[in-house]
Amino acid sequence: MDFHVLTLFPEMVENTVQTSITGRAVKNGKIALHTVNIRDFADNKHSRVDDYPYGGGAGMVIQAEPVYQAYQSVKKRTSKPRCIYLTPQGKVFNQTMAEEFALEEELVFLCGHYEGIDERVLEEIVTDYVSIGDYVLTGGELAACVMIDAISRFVPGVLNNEESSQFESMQDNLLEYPHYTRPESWRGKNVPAVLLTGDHTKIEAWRLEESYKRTKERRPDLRAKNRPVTAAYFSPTGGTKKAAEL
Ligand code: 6GU
Repeated sequence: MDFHVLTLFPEMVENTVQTSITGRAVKNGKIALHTVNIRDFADNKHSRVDDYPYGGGAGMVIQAEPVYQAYQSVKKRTSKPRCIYLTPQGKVFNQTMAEEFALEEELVFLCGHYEGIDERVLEEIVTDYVSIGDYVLTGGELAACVMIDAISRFVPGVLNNEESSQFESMQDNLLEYPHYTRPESWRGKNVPAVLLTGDHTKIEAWRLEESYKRTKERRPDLRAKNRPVTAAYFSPTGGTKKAAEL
């Protein structure tokens, strides 16, 4: 997967994506990051790419032409790659969208700053308007990094077996169950006894129950979207329960 990012702050995106699991994926060639500095396409010796808004008002607007030239400079491998504009006015990003974007061979991200970008170039190049949540960031770079991270997890070879076995739950709109490691007793708090039994059927049932409880308590909005689980399963606390009763 090739990620192209058009930005005024390429080092912000590079430093983030080249770290941790996505950084390993870049080194292994599973993903590639190409940044384009919009400022390199300024038409003046001061490298200014913003100007006052027509109609007046606060803030500056990024001009259409430097953005258009930055977009044209992208070394595309495919004919019409999707171009994602990061904006709080976009569709709110989620796990399903991450999975869908991961099917593309390459993606172009356009990061805005100031009050925005001249609408005319957006009409020409943008295919998807995406927000990462209902709050306002100072620019699109962090949002692009968030999307690149979530999308990369779906690119084959980015996660190892251990890392990928962890991420089933969000697909089902369920939160992860709690995790424990040594010591068995920490400051008087003990690891739940079921986890020490070695009975994997029982442990899986306990974890599923904890996932439902946690989702109900912390994210009732997600719980409403749970896929209906019809099969009853054995509860470690005795008897059988249906998911709907949890
Ligand atoms: Cl994509 N950009 C900005 N500037 N702020 C945001 C956002 C994006 N998503 C949420 N807030």
